[in-house]
Amino acid sequence: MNATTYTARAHTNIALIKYWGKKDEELILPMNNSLSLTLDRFYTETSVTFDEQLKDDLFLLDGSRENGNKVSKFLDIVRKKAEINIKAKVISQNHVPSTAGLASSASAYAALALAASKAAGLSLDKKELSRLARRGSGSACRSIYGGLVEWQKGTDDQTSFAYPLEMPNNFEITMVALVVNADYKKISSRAGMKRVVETSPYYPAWVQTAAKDLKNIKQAIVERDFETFGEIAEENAMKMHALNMSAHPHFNYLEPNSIKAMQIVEKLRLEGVSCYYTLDAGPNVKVICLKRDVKVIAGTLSDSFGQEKVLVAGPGPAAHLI
Ligand code: 2P0
Repeated sequence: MNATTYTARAHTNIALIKYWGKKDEELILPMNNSLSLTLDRFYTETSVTFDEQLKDDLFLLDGSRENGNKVSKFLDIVRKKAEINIKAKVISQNHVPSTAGLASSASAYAALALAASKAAGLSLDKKELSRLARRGSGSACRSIYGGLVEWQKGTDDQTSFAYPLEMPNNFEITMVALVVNADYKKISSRAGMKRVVETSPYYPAWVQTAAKDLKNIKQAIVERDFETFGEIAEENAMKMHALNMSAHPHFNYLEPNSIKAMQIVEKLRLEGVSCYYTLDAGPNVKVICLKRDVKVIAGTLSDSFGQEKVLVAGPGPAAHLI
């Protein structure tokens, strides 16, 4: 086999209906469908070369050699599919402002799935790529596509994958991210969601209402009803954080400045600006708004927290080879 290098770029995504809990940890099958927006501003570029000369897999992230256990485990899945037994060199670069705290396993595993499958000689269609990316990190299956994306939970490896949703015309969703703390090292998403599934008494209610939230947000997208869209996304995110606070032992990703930013968003809303917040497994606040309101929202957050803490992203493209 020729040691050909393939390089892929995949963008991060922000979930509007969150994935928070697995029913199968090995296959990474989620408890509920989720919905996200792929973002233009933040992405990962990854090159993969399978090389007979290598004795071990080699993984370089942003220029330094990293422990590649998780990456090797993922490459094993690719090797098995391609029926090869060759080690690989993986070089990955995150294109996220260095202090943003927004680097994500979603863009990382989507880029790796595309580059590694190509380098191994596989020619996967998008559904197969989404399924493969999912094995690295659940949210990565959504980053195979651009724009609005739904991850269908499915019932097994074959049926759990993402697909794109139509973005209506003149529905210019934009995200204003506030970096509250770029360096948080709290409980990982993987461990957090596992604890929640196992211990939160509210988990069954999450599963039930996430399905309703998804149905309603899709309706809001079709109707281009941004207010309903934002309200559902905000409420869904708060339910996810409520699960964390109700786990045993309980945990919480929010910091004082997260709450402060959420209150600023609520105040802007009272003043007539259509904006809604969402937070993932960390304290950073992402404000969902329409493009026309970016200036006022980014300006207000900059006044309170400093311009360097505020980043704006719009809808981004599907994962692709470069
Ligand atoms: C999401 N998050 O839907 C949710 C909301 C964070 C909060 O997916 O264990 O890194 O690798 O499947 O995908 C982050 O979790 O977890 C995540 P694994 P992942 O975006």
